[in-house]
Amino acid sequence: MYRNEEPQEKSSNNRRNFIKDSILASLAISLGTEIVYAKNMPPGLELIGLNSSPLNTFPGKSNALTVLNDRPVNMETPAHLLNDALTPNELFFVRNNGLVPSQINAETWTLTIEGESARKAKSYTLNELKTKFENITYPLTLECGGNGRKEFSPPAKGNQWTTGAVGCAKWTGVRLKDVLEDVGIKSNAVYIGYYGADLHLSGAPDKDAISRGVPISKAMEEESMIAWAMNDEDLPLLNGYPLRLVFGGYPASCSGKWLEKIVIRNKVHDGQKMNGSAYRIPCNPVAPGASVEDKDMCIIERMPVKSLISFPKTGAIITQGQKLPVAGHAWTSSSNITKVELSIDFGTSWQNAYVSKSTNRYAWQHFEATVQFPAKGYYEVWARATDNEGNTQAMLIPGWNPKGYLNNACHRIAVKVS
Ligand SMILES: Nc1nc2c(c(=O)[nH]1)N[C@H]1C(S)=C(S)[C@@H](COP(=O)(O)O)O[C@H]1N2
Ligand SMILES: [Mo]
Repeated sequence: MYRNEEPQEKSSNNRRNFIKDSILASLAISLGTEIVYAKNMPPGLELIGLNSSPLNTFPGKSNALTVLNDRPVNMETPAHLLNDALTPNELFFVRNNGLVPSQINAETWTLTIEGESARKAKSYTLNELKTKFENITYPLTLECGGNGRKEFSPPAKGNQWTTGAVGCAKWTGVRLKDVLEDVGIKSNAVYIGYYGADLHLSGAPDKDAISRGVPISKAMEEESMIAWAMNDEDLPLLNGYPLRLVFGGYPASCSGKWLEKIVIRNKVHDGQKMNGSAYRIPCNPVAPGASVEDKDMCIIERMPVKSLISFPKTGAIITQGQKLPVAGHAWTSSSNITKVELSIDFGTSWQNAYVSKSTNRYAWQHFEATVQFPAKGYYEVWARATDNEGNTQAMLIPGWNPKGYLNNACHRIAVKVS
């Protein structure tokens, strides 16, 4: 009896230690340093340093990001810090579902491709990916499906993103298509799914923090990539170092970080956060506050057209007669933005902004305009983008949905003319 139980005892102890170690490692990453007396920490103790800048210095990330949550780490970029054509790495938002992996060795990192619809299972080291396949570079916009959730009423649970769970970086990697084809795709393939090295929040060694994917048609697009660089540098740890997927135009939740495995599936991928109501919206519009059964929720695929005013910062004060330059970005999952309009009278009249040419689909385009105000007082500048398919933005709040996804309402900034 005793003999049979012993190994079990031991393994459950190991498991407990493993969980404790992973949580401690993850806390140390958030703090940017080791917790010296970690072994004395009472279980469940919340470290006060986590909520107090400048102690919560997330590696590679600016202190100017707004931290919504430190476990898991979620931080967004204030709108006025998104003014660059390409979002700098230290300003790029972070959305984690689990614990950041703590021991990463890029030299030995491997990506495995398998699944029912893969002709074989095959693994590649990072170096093999870099040398065996054509390298590609594209600016691509990543936006969390829940960006703008804070505006929904009644409120939706989850990270209360305002406008900053979006960024556009220049990604370098290889085409996902080229790698999938090197493995061999069976004709019955319909979806791909990813698995990353992050751990579930409990610290459980099962890698089930999140495992989402995209239809095979999306996976095969020219710009769908497995990336190791962001703006010509290694990916920041919090954005998936050393390897991640990047799918422009789809909810960023599809762009798996710390990428270890891709499965080619003969059915819609059923990994963690592919089911239930996660990353889904009602298949048909519902009244605000309605409860919707899981069976009536559909997976979010293409992201809606949207824009953001990145200059000036909301709350700008100018003097009467002064012209105000206004600038920002607009993006769509269609091919390009055709028009950005600005309004200073709550959407009654609109003026066209200049819009830069599209470099490639799924990269944001820039707009600028000069705005004049007729009298002293309070104004709001609203921006509204339209894409080549004629899709445009809701002026205030678009369709309410239980999880608060896809808020592409016009971005608004406040201006006072004094
Ligand atoms: N492995 C892994 N990949 C992940 C996530 C995660 O928690 N773990 N979060 C997803 C979600 S919900 C979003 S919005 C994007 C965020 O990418 P970023 O943190 O690089 O901005 O990563 C996606 N990929
Ligand atoms: Mo997300």
